[in-house]
Amino acid sequence: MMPRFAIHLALWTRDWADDIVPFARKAAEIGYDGVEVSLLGAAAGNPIEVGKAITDLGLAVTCTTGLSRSDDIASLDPAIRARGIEALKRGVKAAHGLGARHLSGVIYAPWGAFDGRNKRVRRDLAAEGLRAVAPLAEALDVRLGIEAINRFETDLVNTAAEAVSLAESVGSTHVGVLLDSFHMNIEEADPAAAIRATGRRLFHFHCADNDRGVPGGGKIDFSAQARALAAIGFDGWITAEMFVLPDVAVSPDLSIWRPIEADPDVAARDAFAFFRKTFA
Ligand code: LER
Ligand code: MN
Repeated sequence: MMPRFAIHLALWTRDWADDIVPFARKAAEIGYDGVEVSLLGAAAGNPIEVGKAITDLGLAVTCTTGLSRSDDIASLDPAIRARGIEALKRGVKAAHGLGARHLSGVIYAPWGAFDGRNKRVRRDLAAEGLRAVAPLAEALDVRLGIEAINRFETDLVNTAAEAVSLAESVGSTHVGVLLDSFHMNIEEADPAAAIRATGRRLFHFHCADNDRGVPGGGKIDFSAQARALAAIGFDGWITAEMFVLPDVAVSPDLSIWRPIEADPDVAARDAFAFFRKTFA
């Protein structure tokens, strides 16, 4: 099987409350196989209805989410950890309601929170929290992808090796890794080698160039990454995850302070053409 191509709808959303179905329609018109939906947005409120509207367009759904500081499975405070586990379980149920079989992202700690001195103990608590969520993910057949992100966004999982180690500590068929070309460009000496080393634990792949714009528009060597994905037999989702607009809900979280691409519609089309050329 070949990898399938999705696009993260946060490319277009200006506010978390936005109706995402019109953006999914644009993705379907371009030819994507699926769309990625953030559970931080409104879709988590009525997943069955939104999931049906997207499925009716002929698209699959994948999901991403994150934890807040008051719902943190790696917290030293047991009450906050318990809330974090419940938040992730709600996320698994919402993803299942949307019809998704993948829920990935910064699912081990709040995004943008740092406590390096307690990294070891927090990492072990995150493993314990994910172990508590794994049986539900297995029962609902939702695969959890631990996303390695760069050092400016988390202190807990920056590299593929750290993500694999955390996934292996959890020890579930439904817990694996998400690698993201943008983050690997910062953290990995050799991103293609990181993909190969992740191997069968790689559940999901995010793709943007070094400026978070259209893959192929910057300096990342995607042909080396494509060869590595083929070498490990990757047949999961490759999601174009571009953040290109300043002054929208996600831009402060992602440090987007200027337009990265002038027109999201053009970026979506160009990313799809690049995927077909590079990964198909
Ligand atoms: C954040 O930088 C990112 O890559 C997202 O996929 C996190 O969920
Ligand atoms: Mn990502």
